Amino acid sequence: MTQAIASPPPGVPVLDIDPFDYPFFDDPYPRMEEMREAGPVVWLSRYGCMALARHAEVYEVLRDWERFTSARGVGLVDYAKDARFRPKSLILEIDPPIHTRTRSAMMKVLSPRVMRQLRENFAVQAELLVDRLIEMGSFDGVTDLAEQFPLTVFPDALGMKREGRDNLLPVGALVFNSYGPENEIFLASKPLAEKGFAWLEMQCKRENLCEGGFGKAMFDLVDQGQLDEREGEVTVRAMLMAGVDTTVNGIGGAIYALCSNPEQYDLLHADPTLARSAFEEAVRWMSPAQSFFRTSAVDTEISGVPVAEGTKVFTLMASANRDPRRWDEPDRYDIRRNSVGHLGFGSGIHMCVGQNLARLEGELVLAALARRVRAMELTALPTLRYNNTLRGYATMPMRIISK
Ligand code: HEM
Ligand code: OVM
Repeated sequence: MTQAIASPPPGVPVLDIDPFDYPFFDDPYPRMEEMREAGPVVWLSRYGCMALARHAEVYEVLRDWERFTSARGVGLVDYAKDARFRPKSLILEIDPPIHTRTRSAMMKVLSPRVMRQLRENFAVQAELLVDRLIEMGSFDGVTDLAEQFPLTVFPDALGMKREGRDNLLPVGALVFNSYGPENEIFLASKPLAEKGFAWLEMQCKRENLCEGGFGKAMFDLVDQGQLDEREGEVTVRAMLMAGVDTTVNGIGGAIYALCSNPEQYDLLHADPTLARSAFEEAVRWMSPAQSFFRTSAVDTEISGVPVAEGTKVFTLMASANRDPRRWDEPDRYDIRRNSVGHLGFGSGIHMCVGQNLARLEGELVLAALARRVRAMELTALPTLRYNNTLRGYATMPMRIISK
């Protein structure tokens, strides 16, 4: 995976920051500010790529798939030059026209109508989870709460069998690590996911999916001639790879935000209908998916800076979501703020196809807590789960006080 490190165009601020090392992950916000303040476009000398940390430029690039392709990978590796880590995703790592076909099929299966059908059962499951948490009183906000909900309701809704679900998080962790460099964080996640990859591939076959789930629904579209058999399998795979770790970190991030901002929890407790906006604001504030890459398909420019064809462009959504040019008091978690326009689910043609499912899960967990729990607090410092793309916690000791 060696390739010549490209050189920066004249006049672009060159930074030595490594946005994939432990110190960065321990406290990314000062370094994100440094990148935003250095200029609209900066050059990361360690990786030979451009980086965008302001809202306006991240937004512009995410919305322009013709100049900034996803087909050469949404990680640091340029698929035009280097080997791919896994068979290419037919939705995430592809441009129109193929993208349009797989995307519209997935949109049908994850439509608002389907979300309304799931709502009742998800709400029951959220209540049952909160029953257990109230009984425990003290518990871990990640393993007992944030992981529990997505790891049961989501694979159930997809129609996946129970055995082997413990492979979902490690496989997701490896896939999201693979968009960064081959650092220690990536390498450490490899052995944990090795057997899970083959297992997950098997779970995407039509005969392993139960009737009535999202998985089978993708194959109904295959039967109608909208997708071929392989496209059916890889769209199911995409849901399983993209839909678990992200929502775990989203819910975990929301719990962390509410524990560390008790006045915001008081607002939510007083009015549980704020649950959906409390989750949305957590996606802005925490940005469970921190960043992706694009590759320039042509010689072009961003905010007056020339960008040569084949340049990797690092889009830091997490930094855009805290850009003071776009947000008042960006570092404040404020559940009453209008967070519309945040880039936590991306933007443009690749904007998260599972966003309404993620919102449904987040809303129902927070609403169930808000109705039954008077206060919640951390009882020890949480620890991070390091990942090259995802931000979230591994452990979060906490306690709740029920009514
Ligand atoms: C795309 C974030 C939940 C499936 C994306 C992208 C982001 C994102 C930022 C854009 C990637 C890009 O532009 O290159 C999140 C977050 C979630 C979440 C923060 C939870 C809080 C889900 C769920 C599913 C899912 C539940 C599956 C049911 C996908 C897929 C794509 C995607 C398949 C690729 C879409 C495309 O390329 O057109 N997600 N996601 N995500 N997400 Fe999500
Ligand atoms: C896919 C895929 C895998 C991981 C993430 C993702 C954020 C998509 O296989 O299409 O989107």
